[in-house]
Amino acid sequence: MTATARRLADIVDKVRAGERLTFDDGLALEASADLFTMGELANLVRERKNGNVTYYNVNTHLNPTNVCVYRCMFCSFRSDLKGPTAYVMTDEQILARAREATERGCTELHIVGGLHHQLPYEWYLGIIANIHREFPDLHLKAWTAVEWDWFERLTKRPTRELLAEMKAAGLGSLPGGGAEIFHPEVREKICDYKADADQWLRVHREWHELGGKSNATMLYGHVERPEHRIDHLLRLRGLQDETGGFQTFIPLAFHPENNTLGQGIPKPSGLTDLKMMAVSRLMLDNFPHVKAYWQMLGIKTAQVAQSWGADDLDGTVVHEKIYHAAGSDSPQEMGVAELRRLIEEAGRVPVERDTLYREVVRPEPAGRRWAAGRELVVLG
Ligand code: V47
Ligand code: SF4
Repeated sequence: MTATARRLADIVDKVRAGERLTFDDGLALEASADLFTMGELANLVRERKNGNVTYYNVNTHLNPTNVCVYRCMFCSFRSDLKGPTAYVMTDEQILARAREATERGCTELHIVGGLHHQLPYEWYLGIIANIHREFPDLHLKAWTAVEWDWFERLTKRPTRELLAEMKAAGLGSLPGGGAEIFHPEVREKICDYKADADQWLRVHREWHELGGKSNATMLYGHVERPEHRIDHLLRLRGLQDETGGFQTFIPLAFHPENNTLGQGIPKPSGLTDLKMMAVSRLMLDNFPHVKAYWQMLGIKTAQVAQSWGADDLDGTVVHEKIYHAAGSDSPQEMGVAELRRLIEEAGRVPVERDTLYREVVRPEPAGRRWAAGRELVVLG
């Protein structure tokens, strides 16, 4: 047995015994190419936590503006204030998008965007308040920790106060974006200036202390090294030990098109995608869920990822801009029937959830209700 295989055998014993993995265990997993063993282990943890269920939700995205003061090197979505593709949605357009979402049977609106040079915090607050007033049943998962940090810089008011204010206005939860890679060796290269690791974690801690739930992400497959990824996961695990407020972890594969970071960097391979899924599931032993975001991974890898630790495929998603700007060739939307079929084909039980992982029971699957007016399968 080689030293690497011996190391992996130790990890197998630890996971089977329910023991926590260390930083060095994480590095050993990263060094291994034994995808099958990693899958088997991650699947064991996945099934211990979530049985044979794979969750999905019926949701849509709203990106109210792409104008952004920052220039993250991986971002293909942002625009300069006066750039040719710059846009800011009007209140009417925003409400129309929320109305469309409810008519489609969505339970969640995922709202994130750029940090506009001229728009005040009140504009972002107004978006939440206006949508919530008109559509109180729609869960608003809005603004990444980077946006919250920006609101603090704009208003000179503490994030804790802003979070409470927006919660009172209708905010439901925080999405996991903006985390990228926490380690300063990488963060300083790819997204200097915006909220750093401590600020990102502080916003989530404060939100959890207010009783809220949130998600977390990691952007992999660019200039980071294995030790940066494991460091990232352990920082998240540490906060989760403190608060228990995270629901889902979403590993995000870097898409290299139309951004400066991507030059000369290939898209992560299928092997890397599955390995990141498994390593995340194994290191984040206190996260209830790991999501294979099909818009980013592609439908085929996301389907297989259900056996490498993932118990959630995200949603039906429509109007996604961030990944499509960066070269994703996934369709914009997947019908409920197709999503359920992909889950069942993998031998799992599809369960529709709301944002807080409560099972959604409908008189009939959501997709059938829409069938009167539109196609159920992938809309291009
Ligand atoms: O923070 C930006 C990433 C994130 C690229 O909470 C890129 O349920 C790859 O966080 N290639 C935003 N990734 C998306 C996000 C998310 C997605 C789905 C579900 C949830 C959730 C959150 O997208 C950014 C950044 O890390 N990103 N550009 C790119 N070129
Ligand atoms: Fe702005 Fe977000 Fe893009 Fe960074 S990732 S440039 S903060 S829109």
